[in-house]
Amino acid sequence: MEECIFCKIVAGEINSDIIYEDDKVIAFKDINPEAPLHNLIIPKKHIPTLVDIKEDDKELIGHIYWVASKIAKDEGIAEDGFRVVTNCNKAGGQTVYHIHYHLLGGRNLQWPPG
Ligand code: DGP
Repeated sequence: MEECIFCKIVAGEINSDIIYEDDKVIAFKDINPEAPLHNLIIPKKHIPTLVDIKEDDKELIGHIYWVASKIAKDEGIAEDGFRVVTNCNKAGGQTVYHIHYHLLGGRNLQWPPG
């Protein structure tokens, strides 16, 4: 966990462009944006991957989706549409092992993703 880059962002040890924060989660701009709006929403609690979510985390994960909805509305992309994505493990494209939710919008997104 000490080496977790997202835990360091939560702790304020690494700078990020924070767009939302409360006691449970933090959202910040992705360093390598794939869309005009590309934010990452993460729990402050270190959960490595989607398959590490425990029953006790269900409320926290629901809260993350509420935050995604709030950011989409605040950023003015809710009506046009957007996407929330979690990559899980190597074949799923996960590179940072602190669960995160990509919030992508501001352009027409392709389906299926690569
Ligand atoms: P994933 O491939 O799903 O694990 O996505 C990890 C994302 O994290 C990737 O889009 C780039 C982003 N990222 C990695 N390191 C940093 C960082 O230090 N700051 C910010 N803002 N984003 C980062």
